[in-house]
Amino acid sequence: MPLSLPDLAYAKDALEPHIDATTMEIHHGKHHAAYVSKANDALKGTPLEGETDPWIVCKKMGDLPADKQTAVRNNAGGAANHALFWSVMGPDKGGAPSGSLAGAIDKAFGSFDAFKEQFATAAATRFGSGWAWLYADPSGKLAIGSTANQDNPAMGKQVAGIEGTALLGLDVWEHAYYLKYQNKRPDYVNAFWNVVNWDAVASNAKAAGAL
Ligand code: MN3
Repeated sequence: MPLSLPDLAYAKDALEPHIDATTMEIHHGKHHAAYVSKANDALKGTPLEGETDPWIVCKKMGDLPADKQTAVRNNAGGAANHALFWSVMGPDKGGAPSGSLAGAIDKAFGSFDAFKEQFATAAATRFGSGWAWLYADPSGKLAIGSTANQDNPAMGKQVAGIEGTALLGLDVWEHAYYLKYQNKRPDYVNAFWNVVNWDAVASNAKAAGAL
């Protein structure tokens, strides 16, 4: 079984009015699907052909032949990043994290509000297309960063500029928000807080050893 397009855990209109149904339809059904299919094409004949976890492909990308790396970086990156993105959102979510995740965010960033401000700055200042992240660095400490294109922290510092395990990702490519928000990326970032599934983020943080 190669990489596959994960089903959404909610309906395409479930994140309305914050993320509109048409954007979800195109973003999941066309953009994400294309990353998965192109990643599988690029992995054909390599030692990672048949790998089902796109994060493992991102981590092991450096072992692949040089002529495969750009296609794998862009498309396995896209496959992994979008799978995480859908999973850290949901209807009737938002609010603030609780329990050990809330404590870890306070400890790392000062307060939840300070965290949101730093994350929003990372999202707003990523020039062009890319992602903003809450991630666990290799020592298990929470950190905020951004990456270009479909890079992510699993690809490592030399490739992505930051290194660790992605816990929460926000897609800031125009295809993620242009239909509803046009050029107003900060409005889209503000709306994102209404759909964040903090239980999913906490579970990612636990799995990464950050809590
Ligand atoms: Mn996208």
